[in-house]
Amino acid sequence: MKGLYTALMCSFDEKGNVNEKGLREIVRYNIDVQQVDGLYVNGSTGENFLISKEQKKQIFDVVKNEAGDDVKLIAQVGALNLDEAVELAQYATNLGYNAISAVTPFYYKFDFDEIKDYYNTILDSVDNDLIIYSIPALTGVNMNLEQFGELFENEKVIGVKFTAPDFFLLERIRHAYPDKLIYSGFDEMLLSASVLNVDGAIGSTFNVNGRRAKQIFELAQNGQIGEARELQKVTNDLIAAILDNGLYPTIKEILKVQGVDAGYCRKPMKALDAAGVKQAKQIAERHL
Ligand code: HMN
Repeated sequence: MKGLYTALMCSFDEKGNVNEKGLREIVRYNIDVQQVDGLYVNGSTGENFLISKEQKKQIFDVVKNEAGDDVKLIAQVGALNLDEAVELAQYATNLGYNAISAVTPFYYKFDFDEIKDYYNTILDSVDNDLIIYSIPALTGVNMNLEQFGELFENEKVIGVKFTAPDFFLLERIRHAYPDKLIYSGFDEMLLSASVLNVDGAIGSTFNVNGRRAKQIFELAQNGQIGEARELQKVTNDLIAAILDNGLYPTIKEILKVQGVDAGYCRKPMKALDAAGVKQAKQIAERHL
């Protein structure tokens, strides 16, 4: 399960329905052109928190059907409605997803016992492994080393997607739990995380920059830090421009430049205006 995983985008039509043909094209582009090791399905980048349970299942179906066994597949099933999270975990496991992942429960201020219960409830319902999805900036859930350790006590918790700029904590987790998988979550910090010996990374910009990201990761693993730093610089020029123009709609527009029908984002995310579309095309020309 090590390696680089694209946090998969989903193609939606103007009304917000899943555009299956476009989704298949995104899957193929990531596997065949970006050559990533796996796909992280229905994460933040998949606009997971904006869609219905039925759409989540539909996306799990289409992605598995298109990807087959070509790459590893991780299904993000976390939801505030725990019954839904359990149902999705079972659904993805039955489809053959290699692992599930669940975002820490958010919005309400759950205490740690509640968070632990959430993970154990999901895991008790399936015969599959789980990767914790930690993204404090969006969830407000900041877990410390001991709390990660408590979650790791469940053998089915095989790792964490660590989307935070706290490299002190990242190093402590790496040191304390050498057998757990750690995936870096911020693409712009991939080199810094790789130096700390993470096992892989999961990122939105890999949809269009996967090959370069993989090179950064492999160079760092080989100790070729100078070369890796050059590539991280080029990558960060790209990421800065994407963030400046609007993260998900810009990645979709860049995919369209590559001939992939990435469709629209779900409301309330807004579409790019004409200037934004032009800018996205320029980003593709200048930075890819
Ligand atoms: C997911 O769940 O879709 C991703 O794994 C999330 C991933 O960590 C991305 N974070 C967000 O989009 C909030 C990053 O790839 C991020 O988009 C990138 O580093 C640019 O900041």
